[in-house]
Amino acid sequence: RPTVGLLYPRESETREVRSLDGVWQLLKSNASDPLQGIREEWYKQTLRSTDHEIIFMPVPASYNDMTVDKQLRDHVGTVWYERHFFVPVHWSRDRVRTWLRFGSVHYQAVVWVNGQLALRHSIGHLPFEGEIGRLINYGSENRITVMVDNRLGNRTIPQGQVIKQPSDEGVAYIQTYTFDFFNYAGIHRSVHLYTTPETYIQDIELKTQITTNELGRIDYHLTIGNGSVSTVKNTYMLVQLRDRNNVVVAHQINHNLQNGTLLIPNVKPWWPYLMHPHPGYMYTLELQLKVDSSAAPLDVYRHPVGIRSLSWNNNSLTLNGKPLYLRGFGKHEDSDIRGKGLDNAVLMRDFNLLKWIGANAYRTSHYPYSEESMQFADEHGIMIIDECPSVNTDIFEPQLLENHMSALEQLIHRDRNHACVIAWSIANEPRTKKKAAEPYFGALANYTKSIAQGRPLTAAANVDTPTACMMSQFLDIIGFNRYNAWYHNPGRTDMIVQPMYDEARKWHERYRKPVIVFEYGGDTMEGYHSLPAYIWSEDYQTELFSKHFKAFDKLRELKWFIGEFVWNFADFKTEQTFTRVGGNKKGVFTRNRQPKDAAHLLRKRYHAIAFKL
Ligand code: BDP
Repeated sequence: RPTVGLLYPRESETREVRSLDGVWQLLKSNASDPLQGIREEWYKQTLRSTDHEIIFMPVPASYNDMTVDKQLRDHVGTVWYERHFFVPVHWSRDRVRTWLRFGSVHYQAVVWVNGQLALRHSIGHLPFEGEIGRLINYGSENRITVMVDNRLGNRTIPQGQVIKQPSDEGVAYIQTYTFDFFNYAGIHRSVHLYTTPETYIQDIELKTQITTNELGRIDYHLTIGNGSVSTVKNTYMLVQLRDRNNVVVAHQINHNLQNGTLLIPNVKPWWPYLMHPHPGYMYTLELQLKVDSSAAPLDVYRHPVGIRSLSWNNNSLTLNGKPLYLRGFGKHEDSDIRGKGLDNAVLMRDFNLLKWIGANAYRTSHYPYSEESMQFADEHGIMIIDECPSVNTDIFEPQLLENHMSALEQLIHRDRNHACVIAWSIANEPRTKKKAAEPYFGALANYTKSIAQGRPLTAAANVDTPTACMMSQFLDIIGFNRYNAWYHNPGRTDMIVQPMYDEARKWHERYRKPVIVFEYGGDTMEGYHSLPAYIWSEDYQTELFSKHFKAFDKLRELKWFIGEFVWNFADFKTEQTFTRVGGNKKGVFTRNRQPKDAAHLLRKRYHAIAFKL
């Protein structure tokens, strides 16, 4: 079912937004009995009134690293969250609609309000919401209960497997998965309670372009919530575009309440970082739903918008008429203690580091990142390759395909209005040598192209021979991951330049599309030095990078080579295994966001490319 609505909650003169972030209560159910809470109807009472142990749990955050309890860190199954809140009486008197919205819960959520089923959602990293007015006690206390299930199976995105094994305590339930990051879980992003008027602006779709150097164009499509709007006489939308100084630079009165176009003379285009003295220029599109010219508006919503053109062909990806070269990273939403929980301080630090190092792009490997991070990217001029949560897929069958399509549909719906999004990544390292991958990705790409909102499709492939890839033929931009001198020929930094150069050329020869390297790198223990360079040392990471730079410099002479992304921006947590020391250490920054030696080298390179030195 296609998504409608889910505009980011913003206050206005007609809307109230309340945060339900803070310290909630949590009850972990037994791993052997994930449905215990459903059976015992924990949602019908407060969790405290069960006989089980309740702990305090901050929201947003992953629950895993919050205590010193191994059982909670490694929990497989369900946990229950609860908090109370009040709603003012006037919300009912004014007949406003009351919405409950979750930025993301991983992986599956069932939500009750005052003991009644309110919302369900699965697939982590994506928002969901619903109207809860009918479930609420106005002017008195209310209770939210959320059941969060972190189990991954063979039809979830991404996939995993829960296995049962004997242990010293009886049996253990173990979540296995092949992807290389910790399966953090919990209420990962903000929870909002907000209101809209009865007749309200439900959805906005924006497409922008720069038609000449000076003229900007915004095509918009509106959805008005409430079927009865057409019966309200003389309803219209006052559409105004405001610049950064709040000056109206274009406006329109729209009577059809559906489609319209704004033309903006002397437009200030949205430019990426270091491509222009003022990158990330954002306007505000102010929409006022009105009944007649004198009365107060029925609804007001202000949507940030960056105006730019994006196009691509077999040789290049172009923004505002200029071919792009992407200097970037694969990242993770990961930090100490909070796991994958949204934290504006970490986000701010990351963007300042991205700018310090001279990057202009990153890929949201391997799942959609927070809406707040997308807003940061718009504002800072950082371009985003927006990846859906599919990683390491190795079975290709209809139910999984349907979920995969749904993940992409929800992602595109959420992010389509962001200037920063320059491509959709439909998968990371699926096992595309398998024959069954061909019809699967054919169908997936077809569907995604039909909803792609003016962006090209890409993915990160990792087959050894481009001709063996059953996916890349369906993409507009070819991306691949390659770990020369790491997984291939470890220790041999003399085996990077030629293999990298040859491989990129092979990808291009086979598909005749722009090519980008989405991952290269090596694990590096901060503070470990060795001369001559030895694997895992900072010296080795530096040497490995500088050899890659040689290959990339040769490739850049070929117009179709459009970017280089280091794996990874920062160290991050993984599941426990003997190849990982405290997690994956391929970061250019440590997990607490301090530079390793290689960061300084990369900084020189990224700036030199940006300033064409
Ligand atoms: C790549 C994966 C990435 C891993 C990386 C690694 O795409 O998620 O973290 O390998 O092993 O294959 O460091």
